[in-house]
Amino acid sequence: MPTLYIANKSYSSWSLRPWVLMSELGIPFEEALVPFGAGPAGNTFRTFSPSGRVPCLHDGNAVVWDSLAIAEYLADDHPAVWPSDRVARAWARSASAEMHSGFAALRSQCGMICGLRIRLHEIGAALKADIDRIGELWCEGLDRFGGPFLAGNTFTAVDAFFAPVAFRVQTYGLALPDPAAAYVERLLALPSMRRWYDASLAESWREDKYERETLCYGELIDDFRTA
Ligand SMILES: N[C@@H](CCC(=O)N[C@@H](CS)C(=O)NCC(=O)O)C(=O)O
Repeated sequence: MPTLYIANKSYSSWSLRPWVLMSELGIPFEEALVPFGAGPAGNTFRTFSPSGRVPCLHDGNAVVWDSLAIAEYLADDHPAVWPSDRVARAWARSASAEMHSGFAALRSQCGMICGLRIRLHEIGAALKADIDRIGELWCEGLDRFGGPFLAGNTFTAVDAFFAPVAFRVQTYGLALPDPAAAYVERLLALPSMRRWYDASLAESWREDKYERETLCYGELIDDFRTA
């Protein structure tokens, strides 16, 4: 069985992507959670991930150290990773790649800390452009492929790639067009998303870097973490 190395569920948005994909598709895996800053000085992730980053999938002799590469690796054996329709698949791959390489303002100004609720000090032009693009992209996918997921009637990798955005929308109260907001609710209600969220609330680790960065951009309204 493959092992998926991930970091803290509270913070690690990249880890969430393959984790929720494998969980929703019923692809068996063992989870190896290595918290940020664990172990002696130096990058502990380097002991199992060539880039020193998570997620990283180990499957027999194969080591796959990037979320998009993991999705493609899984797709070799599990066609359900991408939509079966060629046009929907092309759209899903494009949207996933856009997420993988873009949305810098959203990622830096609305860091994922699942248990927090934050009121942003302001939504500047770059962040607004990212939020608008998310709304546009999601509405396009839902309309074009009929929903309830982005590229059709099953959860695929493109939904996994935007799953961390659903937690960000919840944390920062980001406004989206109605179909996109309803999609966020559907994502947050998925059993695996609930499991991730509940586990994140129970984590006792606090990473100063992420906590401080988040509070640079907004005011803390609530902290639902229990540990
Ligand atoms: N492009 C990579 C990005 C992975 C990444 O940046 N992961 C973060 C955690 S969410 C990380 O491992 N950071 C290492 C560190 O902060 O020491 C992917 O898609 O997997």
